[in-house]
Amino acid sequence: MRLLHTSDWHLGRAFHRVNMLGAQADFIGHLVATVRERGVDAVVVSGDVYDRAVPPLAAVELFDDVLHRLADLGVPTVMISGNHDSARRLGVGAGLIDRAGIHLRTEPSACGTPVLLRDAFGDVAFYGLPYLEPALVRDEFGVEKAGHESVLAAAMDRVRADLATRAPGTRSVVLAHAFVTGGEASDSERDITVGGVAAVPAGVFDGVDYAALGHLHGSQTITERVRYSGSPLPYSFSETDHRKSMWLVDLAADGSVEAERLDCPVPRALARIRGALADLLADPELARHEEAWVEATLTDAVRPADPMARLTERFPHTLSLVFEPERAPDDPDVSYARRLAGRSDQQIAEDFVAHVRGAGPDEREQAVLQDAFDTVRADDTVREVAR
Ligand SMILES: [Mn+2]
Repeated sequence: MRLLHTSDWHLGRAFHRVNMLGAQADFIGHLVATVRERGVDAVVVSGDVYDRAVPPLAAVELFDDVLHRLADLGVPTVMISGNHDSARRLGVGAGLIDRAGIHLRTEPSACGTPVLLRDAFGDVAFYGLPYLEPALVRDEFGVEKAGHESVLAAAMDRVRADLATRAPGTRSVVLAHAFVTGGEASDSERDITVGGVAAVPAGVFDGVDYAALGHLHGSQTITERVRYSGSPLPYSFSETDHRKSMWLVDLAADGSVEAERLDCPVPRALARIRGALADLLADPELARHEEAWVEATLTDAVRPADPMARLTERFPHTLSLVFEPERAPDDPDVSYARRLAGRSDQQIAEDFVAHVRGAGPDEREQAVLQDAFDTVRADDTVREVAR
C-alpha cells in the first residue's frame, strides 16, 4: 500500500506580513496531482490542518476544496487534529464525511478504533491519535500523572490491544501529533510543554509498522518507521534551511517500509543576512538573495536612518529586521540603581537615547527633551497625578 504522509498545513497562517493562502492553495494542488500521478492509495494528514481554533473563512474554503478533490479521486484520507486545531470544531461533520472516504479523527477516546483499508495483501489498520493535551485526557486514559509520555503511552497501549485482535498479518499505521525525543524544533511550532517535558521517546510507537508524525515543522526521520513530514511551507525564518516535503511511503506485504521524500513547491526562497547596512547594500555575494524573503540583522553600532526603506530598494521582499549592534557590553557590575544615582532626569534621558540609538541626542534634540521636562515640572495637574 502506498501512502502519502503530510502534516502541519496551518491553513490561514501568514508568514510575517505575507498572506500564504495562495501558496497553500498551490500546495494543495501539488498534493492532489501527486496523489494522482504517483498512484497513492491513502493520504495521511497528521494534524494542524488549520493554524487556529477559529480559522478565517478562506482557509475553511480551501480545506473544503481539498476534501472534495480527494473524495473525487476516490483515495481514502485519514486525518487527525493537532494542537493548533480546535478538535471539536474540526470534528463537526466527521461522521458524514467518513462516508466519502475522508476519515477525520479528533476524538481521543476513539484512538483504539482503526480505519481499516485493504490492499491485495490484506488489511492495513490506521489509528488516528489526535493531539493529546495531557490535562484534558488524563481521565480518559486513566493515567495518574498527566504528562505527554504517559497519555501517549496509554493511547498506544489501546492501539496495540486492538491490533492484537485483528487478523494475523494486519499491517498498521499510527497518526500522532507529538514532540518525539531527538526531533528538531523550529520557531513556528507552538510549544506544547505542560508542566515538564514535552518530548516522548520514539519507543512509544513500537509495535506498529509506520508512525506518521506531525507537530515539528522540519521533515525528519527519527527511525525508518517513525517520521515527521514537516510543514509544506515555511512559517518562520528559523526554517530557512528546511527542505519542505512529504513522505511517499510504500508499505509492503510483510509490513516493511520504504520512504521517498517528495519536495513541495517553493513560493519564494528564504534568506537570513547579517552585517552593517552599507555592506548588505553593496556586497555582490548577496545578489542571489535579492528575490528572496529576507530577514536582515543589522550590526551597525549606530542605528541607521530608514533601514527598512533602504533595504527594500535592494531586497524588495524584506520581511524582518533585527538590530544587534556590535559594541562593548555594559559593565554588569554596575547596577541600574547605581547608574541612575545622582543624575538628572535630563542626563538619564540622554543616555537612554544613546542606548537605543547608538548615538546621544544632538543639540536640538537635547533642547526638546529639556523643554519636555520643564513642561512636566511646571504642570500642576501632572504633579497632582504623580502624587
Ligand atoms: Mn504545527
